[in-house]
Amino acid sequence: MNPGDPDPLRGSLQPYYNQGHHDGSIVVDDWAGGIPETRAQLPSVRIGRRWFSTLWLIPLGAVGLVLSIAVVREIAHYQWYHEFIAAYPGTSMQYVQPVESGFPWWLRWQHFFNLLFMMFIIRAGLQILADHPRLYLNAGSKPDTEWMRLRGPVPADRRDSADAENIWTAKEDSVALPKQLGIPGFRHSIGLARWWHFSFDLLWLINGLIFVVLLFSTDQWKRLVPTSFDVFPNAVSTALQYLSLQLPENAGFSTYNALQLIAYFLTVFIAAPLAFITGLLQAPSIAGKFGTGAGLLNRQVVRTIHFGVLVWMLIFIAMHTLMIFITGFVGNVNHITLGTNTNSWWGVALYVAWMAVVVGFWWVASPLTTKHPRLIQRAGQATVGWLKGLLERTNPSADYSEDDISPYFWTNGEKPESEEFRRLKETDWADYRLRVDGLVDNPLELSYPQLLALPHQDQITQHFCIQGWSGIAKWCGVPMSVICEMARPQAEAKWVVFYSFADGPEGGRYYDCHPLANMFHHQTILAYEMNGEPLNVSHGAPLRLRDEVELGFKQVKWIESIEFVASFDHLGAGQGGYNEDQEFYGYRMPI
Ligand SMILES: Nc1nc2c(c(=O)[nH]1)N[C@H]1C(S)=C(S)[C@@H](COP(=O)(O)O)O[C@H]1N2
Ligand SMILES: [Mo]
Repeated sequence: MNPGDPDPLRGSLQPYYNQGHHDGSIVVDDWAGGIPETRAQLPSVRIGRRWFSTLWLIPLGAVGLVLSIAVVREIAHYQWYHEFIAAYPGTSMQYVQPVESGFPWWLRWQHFFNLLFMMFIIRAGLQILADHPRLYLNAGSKPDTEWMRLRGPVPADRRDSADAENIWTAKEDSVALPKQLGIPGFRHSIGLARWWHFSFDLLWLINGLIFVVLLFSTDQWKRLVPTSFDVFPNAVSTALQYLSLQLPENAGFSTYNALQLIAYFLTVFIAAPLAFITGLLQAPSIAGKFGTGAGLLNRQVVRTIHFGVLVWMLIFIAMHTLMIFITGFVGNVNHITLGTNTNSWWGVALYVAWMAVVVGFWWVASPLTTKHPRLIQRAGQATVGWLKGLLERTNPSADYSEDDISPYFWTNGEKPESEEFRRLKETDWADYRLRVDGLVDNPLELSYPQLLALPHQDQITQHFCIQGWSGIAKWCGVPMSVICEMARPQAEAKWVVFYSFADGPEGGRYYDCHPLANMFHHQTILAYEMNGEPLNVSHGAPLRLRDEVELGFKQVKWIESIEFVASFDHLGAGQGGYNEDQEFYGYRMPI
């Protein structure tokens, strides 16, 4: 065990902190250093300077619907209305050919798996949102500039990053969700939620790709792809017929009505790919490669679009389910379960069985995650960890301009509390020595002036906190490649451990491991300046890592020492870093 390790640094690492629960399950009251549960509020939206609860959408929607029905039922008295409906019946053969093959077995099963996977994706996605419960359109995530939020404003007296004692951290900003809504529900559980989200994303994408291939290798594409612009007046016609409360004919076994067709087309061919692309663009490895951090496609914009896709999907699922129920329920579920154009009760029975499976998985997801978090981490790592790791190879190079520097930069983490650190800071790092050792031919001890005298570089890059906020800053420091050149890592060295002066919220030293290859990326530096000033304590003085291919939590602040190792199995709980050990993050985090 690490606490017995004679090496003072390794000995200061904490094996998994599980306060009383020796089976490794999570005690929610102790989680993340015991931050009290703060529940998410219903989303509110900013219009100008005022905030409105989305609860207003319920009465507004109801009034809008009633008024629309009233208007359409009035215009249905006119002759031209009937001529329009006769010309464009909404289920016309003009815009699409009927499908001959009904609902083949693959389509029915894929529909079921799609539903099951999306349940996990949506719930885990909401949990991820709750970890930084604000949506912005600017790359810097400045408080009060958000357009949507799930909690009140950042306290005005706790925003100043020069005031290191009392700064409002992003972790404090996270909120909890009911455990039957998010996965796993409790506050700051993003590490676990991401395993669910990404693992099921992969399964969902595979399912979707197979679906599209089969769609176009059979006649099933005719269900979803309009072949004439006539689909638009027909969609208007369908909408009018619904609003007049005269439901259009349901010929769903062979053709969908025009409104349905457009909704399905948008969902499959626009919304789903958009979810994938806007997911990827939130990653440091992708944004740093393509330089999208500062422009129109910056992380906060794509995060907003990603959320927009969620809203679309929720509306789609609600309308789709409503229509299944009100346009001939038994027939509809026969189509999608048995694949027959019948009204058999067996179809209903199969539908109920499928839904019971979904509800069963729904029910166990959160308790399972709380009970066996390490299992979720391992299963996630096995499913998508390797794929995520591939993105480390992008070696990002985006360098933004001075104008892009964010006016506000969030803070995270627990500052060093030791007497030693206080003394080092008070004497302006006069006695600070950076130790570089482990599997190297030439161990180093570098004083602060020696570090400043080494070759250095400036870079203006975007920081991507796992929680969702981002910020652009100018960093200046020593490239890790220079340190490597001096220390000369041995052939067995595969990982580089950065030890902090600070402890993490659960106790034990904060540390993180990076693949050796990342040290040779040209934007991996030990930064001692931020935005042209010496780094302040909030942001990691005297030294903090910038490894721009990785997420924020891997950018260790207050670096005390660097060690080259062959593997990290023997460090802490053996997961590759503090958050990996205590909060079940992955150790490769280029996304
Ligand atoms: N020692 C230490 N380093 C740390 C952390 C921490 O808690 N302790 N938090 C990490 C996280 S989660 C983020 S997002 C960044 C935040 O850096 P900033 O406070 O300069 O914005 O620091 C990282 N480095
Ligand atoms: Mo973070």
